[in-house]
Amino acid sequence: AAAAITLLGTAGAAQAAPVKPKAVPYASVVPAPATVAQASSVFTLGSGARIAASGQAAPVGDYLAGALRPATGFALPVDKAFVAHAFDPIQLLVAPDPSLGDEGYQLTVNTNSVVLTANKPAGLFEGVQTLRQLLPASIDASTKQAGPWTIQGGRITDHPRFGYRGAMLDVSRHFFGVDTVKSYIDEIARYKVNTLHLHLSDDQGWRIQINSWPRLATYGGSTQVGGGAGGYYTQAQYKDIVAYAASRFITIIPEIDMPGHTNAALASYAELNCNGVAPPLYTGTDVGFSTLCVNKDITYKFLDDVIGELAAITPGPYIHIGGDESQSTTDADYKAFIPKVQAIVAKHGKIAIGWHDISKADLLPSTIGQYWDTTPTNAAVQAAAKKGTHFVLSPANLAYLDMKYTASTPLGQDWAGLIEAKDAYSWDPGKYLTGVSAANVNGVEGPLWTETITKLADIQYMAFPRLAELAELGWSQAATHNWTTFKTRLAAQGPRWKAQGVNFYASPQVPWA
Ligand code: TNX
Repeated sequence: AAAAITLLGTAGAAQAAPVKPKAVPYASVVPAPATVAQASSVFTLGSGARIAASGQAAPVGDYLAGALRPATGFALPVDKAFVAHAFDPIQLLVAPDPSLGDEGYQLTVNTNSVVLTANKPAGLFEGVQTLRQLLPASIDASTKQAGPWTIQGGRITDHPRFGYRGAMLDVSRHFFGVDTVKSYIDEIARYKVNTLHLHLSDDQGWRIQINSWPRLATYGGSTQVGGGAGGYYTQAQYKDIVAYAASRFITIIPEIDMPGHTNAALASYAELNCNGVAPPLYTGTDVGFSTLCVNKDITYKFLDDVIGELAAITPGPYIHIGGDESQSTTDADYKAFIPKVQAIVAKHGKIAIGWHDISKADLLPSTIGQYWDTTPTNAAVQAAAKKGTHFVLSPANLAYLDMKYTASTPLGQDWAGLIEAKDAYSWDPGKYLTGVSAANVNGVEGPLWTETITKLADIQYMAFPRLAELAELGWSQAATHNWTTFKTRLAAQGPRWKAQGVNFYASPQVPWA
């Protein structure tokens, strides 16, 4: 009863104040929710507030409390007992509601309560991201701020347009440690991104420990673009990343690129080369010069071992097999190779994803293509889609996070063009590919290749705002698509990134708040 009185007292005090505190409008949330009804009431989070989150909701309750404690300085205890805490002003509930799907949620804010319901815990997590954005931007600071911690009253009912909303980080061209990857996970989770694809191998470095082929990591991972020290994840570190991502409802997709982009592996084991000679390690930025030896049996023993070990530490359903830019593999070899690799992935209980180049080979019905080209028309992709193949869209001239924003962007590349803030938003994933229906599109992914990227601040600068824009294309219903309203919502993210210490590109196209 004491708790209830404290709470009502706090909320009541805010309500009785002559001027209502200004609260963040619902129209500031990125990605735009499906349905929004804003009311005139305002909730104020008081210092004695508690969060009710029992059963499946409990971990999300802990996550929410952890997100709100630093800036508020409040204790925010989480009540996990299976009882109705009518006096807890914030309530998280998992309750069967198929209309909300796997990731949808409903958020109802009244003067005295914030109630978040979802069909699944993932939906609660996505709803929590919305809730965080409805608090003042200073909620994202890591130290205690003044408040008041207002939330505009009303109701949001939300669910995603596409099930796959991804980011990719190339940890091969430059290696990034576990803490950097975790920071990126936290930042992408805010925009309801649910997949992180790790590009774990390329010509310049092999980044995952494989016990049966140890030199892949110890030698193949020993350098990077520019000749720096490189590095690799032990399997324990990889599992730690996977678990951290899972706690943010993000699935890790590990990629071993093949048959091209394999110099680091070929340098580590001479027997993988057709001529039996290991090439030197490579620290430049050319592509298309390496290939696995498609006609050697040991190649498939190697892939079975690597994919087997990776599958065993990857709870998610996918293994990415690369397949891009295999310019040193003959067409016939390529078409023979891809089906063999798909069979190995399937043998280890996983679904293969590959860059869309794999469309020219015979694909298993479950295999997914990732489209990276810069034109929407591709005959092999259309033919694969007609046979049922699904695609994730990452058109390089729209979704590549390593493309420069303008000619003067200090980082990145421009082979696919410049991608300013407006460009990143100005397309419809459901209608992009010629001759491929929206039903064959699983979603979108923003790849960040790292030839020119060496630290977290660089990752952030290239990713934001564009990844938040891509996340909106993946989550928000097509009917909400409107650059004029979107750029104002995007602008509201600026103070949040500042509070989070996230480096971002302050595009002149956006009216930053
Ligand atoms: C192309 S497009 C690549 C990568 C490079 C990137 C640089 C594709 C699937 N592969 O190997 O890092 O361009 O933008």
